[in-house]
Amino acid sequence: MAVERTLSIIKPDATRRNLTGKINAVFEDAGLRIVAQKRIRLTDAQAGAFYAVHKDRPFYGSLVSSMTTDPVVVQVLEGENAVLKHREVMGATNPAQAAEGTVRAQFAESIEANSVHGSDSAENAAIEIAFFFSQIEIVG
Ligand code: DGI
Repeated sequence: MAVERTLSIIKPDATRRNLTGKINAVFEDAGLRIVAQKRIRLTDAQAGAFYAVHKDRPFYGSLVSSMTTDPVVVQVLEGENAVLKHREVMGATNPAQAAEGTVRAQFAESIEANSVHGSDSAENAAIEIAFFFSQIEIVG
């Protein structure tokens, strides 16, 4: 299996509750290596651009504003099969459906305040990583 990279975001609901370390421990315990990480506050324009794929969904406005209320921690995770592995440990979008032990089962507040984002394909991971990081910031 090839070593991959994926883009992860610890969302405002989680940074607000001081959960960055606990969430990072889940990732690291799953064999994902944090090869880039920074804490930033997204503007409305940045959050809107990042989630542009959802712009026609009824929850778009609410989703975008939920990403700007507190800082986020954006990170690049690296490991074998990283995209799928990360999504497995994040758990289902709706925490009520997330498997026990996943980040969302443990920490998410709701389907929207669901603590983490993860790229859904290697192709999107490359796009999302480039949205936040330059090559020089990623140290494998
Ligand atoms: O890849 P995911 O984050 O698991 O899920 P997604 O790409 O389908 O949706 C992106 C985010 O949009 C998700 O993490 C939370 C929000 N979202 C998705 N479905 C709903 C939603 N927010 C609300 N309020 N209602 C939804 O049905």
